[in-house]
Parts: sequence; C-alpha cells; structure tokens
Amino acid sequence: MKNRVLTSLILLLVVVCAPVLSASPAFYLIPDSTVVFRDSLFDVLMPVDAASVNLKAFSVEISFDRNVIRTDSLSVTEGYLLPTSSLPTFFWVGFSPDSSKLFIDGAILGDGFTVSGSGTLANIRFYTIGFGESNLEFTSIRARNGDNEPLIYDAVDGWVKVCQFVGDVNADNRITISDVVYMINWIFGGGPEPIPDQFVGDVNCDMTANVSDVVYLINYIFAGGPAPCGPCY
Ligand SMILES: [Ca+2]
Ligand SMILES: [Ca+2]
Repeated sequence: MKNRVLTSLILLLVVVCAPVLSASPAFYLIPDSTVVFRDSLFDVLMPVDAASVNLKAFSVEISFDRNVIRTDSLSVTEGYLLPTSSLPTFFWVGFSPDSSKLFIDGAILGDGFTVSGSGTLANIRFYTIGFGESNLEFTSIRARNGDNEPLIYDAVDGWVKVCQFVGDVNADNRITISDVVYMINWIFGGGPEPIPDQFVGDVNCDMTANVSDVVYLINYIFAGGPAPCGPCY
C-alpha cells in the first residue's frame, strides 16, 4: 500500500513537472537544414517558440562560414512578433568586420511592454557564394523582459549545404559542353581533375568517372538523354 502511494506521488510529480521541465523557450533558425545550389538565395526565419514569455528585447549573434554563404543588412528584416505589441520597435543589423558573424538586435520601445508566445523575430535572406557546408550557429543570445531582467533562451542552430551539380566538373555552376571538354582533357590529355574530385564527374553513378561518363554527358546535353544520376554533389 505504501509503495502504491509512493508510486502515485511520483507519477503525479512527473505529470505536474513535465510541462515545466519542457517549457524552456528557445530561439530557432527555420529551416534547420537547407540544401541549395551555388549563386542562389535562401531564406531563414528566426522565431521563438510558444514558451517565450514577456520578451521585450533581444540581441543575438549568429556565426556562419563566410566562404560558403553571405548576407547583408538589407537582407535581414524585422519579424512580426515584436510589432504585435502595437508600439514602435527598434531593429538593428550589423556584421563582424570579416563578415562571418551577423548581429541582430530588437526591442519594443515602451516601458514595461512585452510580447509572449511564438513568433518570428527576424527574416534572414542568405546568398550562396561557394560550395561546401556551413553551420548557422547562435554564438550569443541575450534577452530581457519588461523589468529589464535577463531571460534565458536555448538555441536551435541551423545548417546549410551548398551543392554542386553532378556533371559540373569545372565547377562553374552549370553543365555545358565545357564540362565535356574538361572531362576529355582530364581523361585523355592529362588535364586537371574534376573539381573538387573525380566523383563529381561520375554522371552515371557507377562509382567511377571515365569515358562512359563523357558519352553519357554528351548524350544528355545534345541528344536529350537522361540527366546526371544525382543533382547534388
Ligand atoms: Ca560546368
Ligand atoms: Ca561513371
């Protein structure tokens, strides 16, 4: 009997405490993973979740690989959440000198006024400049409530991969006759290897790049043959 009472008490504690334990608010980057081609744009939202309470101001620092993606101050715009207070807001965007960190500050201009619940704080448009992968990482999150007290938020980071077309062996972001010439020069003329390595030239996906891939590529470009086996390298 004693054990049953104890078990019931523990169960009650778990039920009561579970929402509290899982209620830690967080800043997100949505989508948390993006696969995109080079020389293109992609959008990332920066929301907070429903556990966010009495948010008046925030200041975040997001780092990324500047050799893979970039953004600029015109491409970062205010989200809808703080303006739902119906008061004027402050919104500022800055960058580290080497362009590898993005700083975003926002606040409701009005003593004591706050917003609670989920919503977007910023919209960020990145452009891709190089092949590879980059984390989108919150390296700092600071937030304040209406009494100017610090609020604690978790961070849910993002990630992006900038892809290369399979068959784009000269890495100019398109598949053309110049890739065929490049492949022929590599295979028969001792020219440079496909960039970044030979597997980007394996357009028929048989795990090796050779003359049969050249034939496949010619057939694709000039005769309406099947496309390279995978769109992304
Ligand atoms: Ca190419
Ligand atoms: Ca092949």
